Amino acid sequence: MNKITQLQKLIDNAQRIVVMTGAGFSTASKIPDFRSDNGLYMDDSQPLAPEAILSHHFFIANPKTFYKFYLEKMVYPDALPNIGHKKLVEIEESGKKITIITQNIDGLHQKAGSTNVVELHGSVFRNYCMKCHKFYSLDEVLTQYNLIPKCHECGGMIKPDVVLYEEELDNTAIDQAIKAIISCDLLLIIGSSMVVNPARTLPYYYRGHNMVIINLTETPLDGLANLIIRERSEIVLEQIKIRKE
Ligand code: CNA
Repeated sequence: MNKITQLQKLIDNAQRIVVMTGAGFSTASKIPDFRSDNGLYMDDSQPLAPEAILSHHFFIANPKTFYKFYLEKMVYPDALPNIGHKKLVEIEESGKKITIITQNIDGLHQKAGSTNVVELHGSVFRNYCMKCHKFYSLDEVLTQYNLIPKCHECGGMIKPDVVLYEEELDNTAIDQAIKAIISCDLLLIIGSSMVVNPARTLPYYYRGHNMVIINLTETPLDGLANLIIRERSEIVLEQIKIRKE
């Protein structure tokens, strides 16, 4: 049986599906990932490594440089969901219980129409004042392009609601993710190098025998997987037929 047929059967037979997605899931939406050959980490034109700029202490010490890099390289307000995002919506609409646990901050799962999304690393679409906690949309932040975005109410600095290096993840998001993984019968890990903590540890909570990794390159979790498909996720998912329950 070929791998697509195996995946089709696993999806057909599953009732509770968890899909963990990473930056590779959105490359077909023209958002570069970090660790592919043309990913952000391979871009030597920047004097500082992305990990350094996207860290909490750098943000506090050099907000202007942070915002320039962040808005140029990490924020894609006009990106559109690709066929992979749409297929996950179809699964939800078919009546299966599906939880998406994403490391992505691009909001594309929600833009596509998925309703049960755990955003481990936050979202570029949410921003807040570090002083008075007033909420700001991405559009409001973009009106202060080339400036350090400041709160209109109290003058505090606005911070994107994304998890920077050195910051802890939201406990509620982690709890939701673990609960969903423990109780699912199919775990799909798609488009992630699975090297970032603590996301990379979450699949260890899975207790079943249907763990699938769809990723262009090897991951440290490949040894745990029951099926590995090393192809572009949007091309794989395009071939899957979703039947109404
Ligand atoms: P990563 O480390 O860049 O890994 C991406 C993986 O996807 C690589 O192993 C690639 O081989 C693989 N890949 C690329 N394109 C495809 C494709 N079409 N089909 C299948 N596999 C593909 O990214 P991770 O998500 O693992 O790392 C977590 C970081 C990346 C999080 O902190 C994110 O916030 C951050 N990030 C997010 C976005 C986004 O929101 N779209 C973009 C860039 C980085």
